[in-house]
Amino acid sequence: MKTIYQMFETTVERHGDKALTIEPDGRRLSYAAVHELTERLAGTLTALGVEPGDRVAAKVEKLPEVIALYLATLRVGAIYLPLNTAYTGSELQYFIEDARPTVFVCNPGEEDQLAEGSPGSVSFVSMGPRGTGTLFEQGDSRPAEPVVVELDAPAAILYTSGTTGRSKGAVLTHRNLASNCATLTEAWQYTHDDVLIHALPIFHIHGLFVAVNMSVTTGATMHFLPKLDPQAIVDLMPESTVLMGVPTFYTRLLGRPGVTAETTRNMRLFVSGSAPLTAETHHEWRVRTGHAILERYGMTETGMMCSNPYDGERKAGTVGPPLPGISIRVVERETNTELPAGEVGSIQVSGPNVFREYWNKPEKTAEEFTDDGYFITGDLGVIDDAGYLSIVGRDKDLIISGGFNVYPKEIEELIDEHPSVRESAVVGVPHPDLGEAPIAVVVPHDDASVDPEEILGSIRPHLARFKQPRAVRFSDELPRNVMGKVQKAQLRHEHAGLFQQQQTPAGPKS
Ligand code: MLC
Ligand code: AMP
Repeated sequence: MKTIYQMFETTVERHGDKALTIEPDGRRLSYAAVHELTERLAGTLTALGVEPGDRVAAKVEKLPEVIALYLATLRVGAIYLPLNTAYTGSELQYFIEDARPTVFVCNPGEEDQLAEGSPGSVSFVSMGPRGTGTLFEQGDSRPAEPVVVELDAPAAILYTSGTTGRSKGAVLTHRNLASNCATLTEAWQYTHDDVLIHALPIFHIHGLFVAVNMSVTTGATMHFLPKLDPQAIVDLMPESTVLMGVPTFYTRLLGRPGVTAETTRNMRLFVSGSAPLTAETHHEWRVRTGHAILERYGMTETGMMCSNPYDGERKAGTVGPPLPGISIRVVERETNTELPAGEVGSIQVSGPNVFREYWNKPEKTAEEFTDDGYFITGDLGVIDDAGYLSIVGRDKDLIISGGFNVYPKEIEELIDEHPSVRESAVVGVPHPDLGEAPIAVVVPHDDASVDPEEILGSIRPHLARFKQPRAVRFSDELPRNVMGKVQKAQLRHEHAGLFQQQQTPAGPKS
């Protein structure tokens, strides 16, 4: 098995002149140009002291050059650590402390602020559009030969929050990335003839390890959009073949009259994942365009696990059977016994796609695996007679807002710090645009009067925007069961209609 980097080099030999990325202003970067930049950046990283196994963190805007930074990191045998651009100072300091990157690449102008309070061992450099930023000013550094890595060596760390405590860094190996990429490429018949509309962020596995890896290893071309822009997608569809998105992409696109059978005629595949796609959206899309959206199921720790078939029936409301080489089972949580088709239980997975460990957290790693080596996803599902999996809920206290994960605990802890708050519970309620959105139910101290805006204002500086509750509701107490555990299902039910009156399927800015 070849690594992603080795596959990229083969692609460059075959398709050097082809465009890897095309930006909205028409700028094209060929495979050869991205390879040359990758070599250069590999030299720069080495000059900055990066050795095999070191971490290279990136919290940068979405630019094609970031693909070269990712590939350069793999080339020198280091570990790529992408970070959500929405993270705030205190969130970032935690990742820096935990992962101890040798190099941290940020947006131009952010270096000094980030360096403040960070360990002196970290070099902060920046990357901006069109070759700007201090990363490109590091002098003339010659690229060394690509480092030969073990397939089971770490290639990337992606932070994912936990139900307790702080975020954990999921360590993904070269084998994880390469095997999942090869499996998906075959399953979705992805080739160098494909033109992908890439509008996802590239700091998560969906935009990076599904979309970018599949493209750089096959020779496909990507229309590289800085963010979701529904009209730009509509305009690009006649010259593209594939779109990968979270469900919000499809609900917003359905708000565009330009989405028709005619405009999608050249498209051969629409993929959705990262959050549940409703059967209604699946149906509406089919009626409007004639295409059945292919829904798949994945997770940072596991890459893609299940996919509806490329050829064959794509069943709305299901995520399809396990991908080849991947074993999925549904078990009864307490006894860990496998359940027959039709029964709901806890989803577990094993295969070459499953991550190696949580960074520096052996006890957390051990907790998430069964004795026979299956990873416990924390999702609840049921397998039908044809072997298709449906995700029916979550065994973990997680909210998925527009495809981003929000862990209530982190928000509750911050709200509870407010002097007028006795306790709080954060739950996800249905949201027409984001699928689910966090809201906070707050119990004030007996004599306290609090304003929702005051509570939101107090947490704002410490939390990425997407984690901030979209509404605050007050209550005299939180519903609890006999064990004293807060009944979040009841709160979700009570507030389920909060956003349902809002008409936002076309999205706030589309
Ligand atoms: C942006 N905002 C969000 C948000 N994204 N709030 C909640 N949830 C989100 N997902 C904030 C913005 O900061 C802004 O704040 C306001 O909401 C409106 O912004 P917007 O213009 O509507 O946001 P937009 O840029 O259009 O982004 C929405 C989105 C985006 C859904 C297109 O979040 C997105 O691309 N999501 C994809 C995430 C993803 O790739 N997930 C994969 C994870 S991997 P303000 O202050 O202006 O109001 C994974 C495994 C797997 O899960 O299986 O794939
Ligand atoms: P993350 O931790 O960001 O990788 O998010 C992974 C989680 O997203 C999974 O554990 C699921 O809960 C959810 N998820 C991913 N794909 C789907 C899908 N197609 N349907 C429902 N949930 C999904």
